[in-house]
Amino acid sequence: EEEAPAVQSAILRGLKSDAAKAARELLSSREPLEIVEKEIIPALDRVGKEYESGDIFISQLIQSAEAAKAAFDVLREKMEERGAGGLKGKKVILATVHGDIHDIGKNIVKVILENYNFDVTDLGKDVPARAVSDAVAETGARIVGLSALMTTTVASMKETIELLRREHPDVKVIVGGAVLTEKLARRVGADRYAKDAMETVKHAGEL
Ligand code: B1M
Repeated sequence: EEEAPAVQSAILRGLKSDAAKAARELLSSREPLEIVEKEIIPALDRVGKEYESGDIFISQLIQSAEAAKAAFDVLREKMEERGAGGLKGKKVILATVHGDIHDIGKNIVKVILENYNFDVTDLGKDVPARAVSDAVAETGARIVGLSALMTTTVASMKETIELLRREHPDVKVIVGGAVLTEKLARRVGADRYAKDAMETVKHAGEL
C-alpha cells in the first residue's frame, strides 16, 4: 500500500491540505471508518506520545490535530452522503465534559451514530454538567454519551453522571475517550463503556 502512510505523515507533519488530499485519495480504495481507525487515530496517538515525551511542542500538537480534522472532514462528507436518511430514531445527547476541549473522538462518534440513524444533539466540548442535564429535559433523550480525554476531567464526568442520576434517573449513560477503561467507567457510575465509535452504536442500540 503506497498511499496508506500519506494520511499519517501529513498529520504527523501538521499539514492540513495534504492530510485532506491524502484522505480523499485513500477513499478510492478504503472505507471512511477504516481510514479513521487505521490512519487518523494511530497518527494522533503517535503525536500524543511525542508531545508527552517532550519531542514536539504544543504548537505542533495543535497543528497535527488540525490536520487530523481536515482529513476527517473529507471522510465525514463521504459518510454523510451515504447516511441512512429517512426517519430519525433514538435521541442521543453527546458532550465532551467540563474542562476538556478534546473533541475529535466525540465528533467521530457523532457522525457514526448519525449514520446509524440516531438523532444526535451535540452539545460540543467543555460542557458543564448543568447543560447536559438541561438538554436531557429539553429533548427527552434517554441516552447520554460523555467523552473525557484527561485524568483531570474524569472528575467532571463523574459529577455530570451524578447530576443526571439525581435529575433524570432513567437516563442511560455511555462513556468513552482515551483515558477511560471499563473499570473507570464503572467507578464514575456510567452504564456502559464504549472503546470506539462502533461500540457506541452497539450499546446505544441495546439500551
Ligand atoms: Co491533548 N492531551 N491536551 N490536545 N491530546 C491528550 C489527551 C494527552 C493524553 C496527550 C499526552 O500527553 N500523551 C494528554 C492528557 C494526559 C492525561 O490527562 N492523561 C493531553 C493534554 C495534557 C493536553 C493539554 C493539557 C496540553 C496543554 O495545553 N499543555 C491540552 C488540554 C486542554 C483542555 O482540554 N483543557 C491539550 C490540548 C490538545 C489539542 C487542542 C492540541 C488537541 C485537541 C484538539 C481537539 O480535540 N479539537 C489535543 C490532542 C489532539 C491530543 C491527542 C494527541 C489525541 C486525542 C485524539 O483526538 N485522539 C491525545 C493523546 C492521545 O489520545 N493519544 C491528547 C483521537 C480520537 C479519535 O480518539 O478521543 O480517544 P479518542 O476517541 C475515540 C474513543 O476514545 C471513543 O471513540 C473515538 C473513536 O474511536 N470515544 C467515545 C471518545 N469519546 C467518546 C464518547 C462516547 C463514546 C466513545 O460517548 C458515547
